[in-house]
Amino acid sequence: MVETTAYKPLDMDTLAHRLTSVEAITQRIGADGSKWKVKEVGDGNLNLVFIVEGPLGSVIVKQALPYVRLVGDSWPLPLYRSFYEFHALTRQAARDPGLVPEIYHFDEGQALIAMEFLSPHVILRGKLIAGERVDDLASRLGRFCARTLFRGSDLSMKAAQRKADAALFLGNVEIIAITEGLVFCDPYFDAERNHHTEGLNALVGQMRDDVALKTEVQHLFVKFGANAETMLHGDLHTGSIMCTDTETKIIDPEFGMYGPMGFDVGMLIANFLMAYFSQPAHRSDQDLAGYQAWILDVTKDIWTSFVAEFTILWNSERDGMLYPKSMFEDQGHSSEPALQAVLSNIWFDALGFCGIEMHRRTLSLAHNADFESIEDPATRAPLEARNLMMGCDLILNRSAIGTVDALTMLAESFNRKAVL
Ligand code: SR1
Ligand code: MG
Repeated sequence: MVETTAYKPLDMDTLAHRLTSVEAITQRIGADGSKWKVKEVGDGNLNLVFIVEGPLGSVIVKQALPYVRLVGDSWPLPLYRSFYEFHALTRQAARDPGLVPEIYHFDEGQALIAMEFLSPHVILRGKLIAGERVDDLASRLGRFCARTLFRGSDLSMKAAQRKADAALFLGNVEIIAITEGLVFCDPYFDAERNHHTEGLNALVGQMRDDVALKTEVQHLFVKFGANAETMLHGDLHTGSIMCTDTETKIIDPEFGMYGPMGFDVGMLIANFLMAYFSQPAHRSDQDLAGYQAWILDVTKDIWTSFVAEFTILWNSERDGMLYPKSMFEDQGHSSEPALQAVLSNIWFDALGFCGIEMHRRTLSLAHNADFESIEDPATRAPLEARNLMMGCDLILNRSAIGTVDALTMLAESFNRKAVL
């Protein structure tokens, strides 16, 4: 029987008592709650996450808190985000089977999802800081983006179904407001929740006085808000990816929403570029060049794999209302130029969103461990400065960066720059 009482956060002492009635859990880990071992492992910004281990196996129990965990109860946040996470996971599982954790149980009232325990997977960001490689990482990520973005759009879905889905996800208001504020606005003025490394003041001041930069960021914000093109993951950074040395899984789509295809791709690439720029603080001289080259190869291959898979889907599953075969192939006309134009739009949008993500993880509220784990500000500041400057270049000059090779060459040139 599913618990129907009012919402109450779980804790390690009460979890077993409260969840032994959930058959979807007991059949996987065993019915005797007194034998369960419970560990709270949430290290993200928002939720409680428990590993529950029983005699038969383990599950993850993720529960939303009614506030932003990172900040505390001064920043209330609706519990309904777990409803959107549940729906986003369900859709992603159908669109790219095997890439997201399996859901065992969803309790909307308790804002709780019980799901597959991924083991021995760890968060990718930690692996990148530790200098570890993952086989097939880029191809899995590129394919995941292509499959979820294509199959969630009017290129593939029936129009009525896609509209109903877009309407459903429109309700994820307060969660998307986090992105709207922290990503698209706060980095570009002296917002209350901002912080940045001492030593960056002059550069940050220049950025905040750059009206052309701020205007371009707002143009991209318009696209983010107005172009409900497909269902996005919405928070696709290296902390939302779990890997072994050979397997990749995507987690945490609670920021799921309908938006432009370039957003997920851009966020993802930004997080690899930030891993790249932070490496001088994490690697020995001997390992640095080789590992940085591997990160840039992954970045390139993400885009190449995305394009390859998107092209396959374009040719085999283009059954939605956009660019219909009835107007192209059925008339004896190739749709290849249209495909290239669509890919080109995604690319240039992605570069802009990438630049903004590079800024917000350095200047706004939620920084990333790639830079944040560098203890010495004097070491951290110049690496963050390269990252900030490349972000500006991407936002302002992205139309000149026509290929992924040009992007990685640009990263290499910023990585060589003597800054500060
Ligand atoms: C207040 S939440 C801050 C960040 O954490 C999430 O993972 C998202 O990236 C969000 O922007
Ligand atoms: Mg998250």
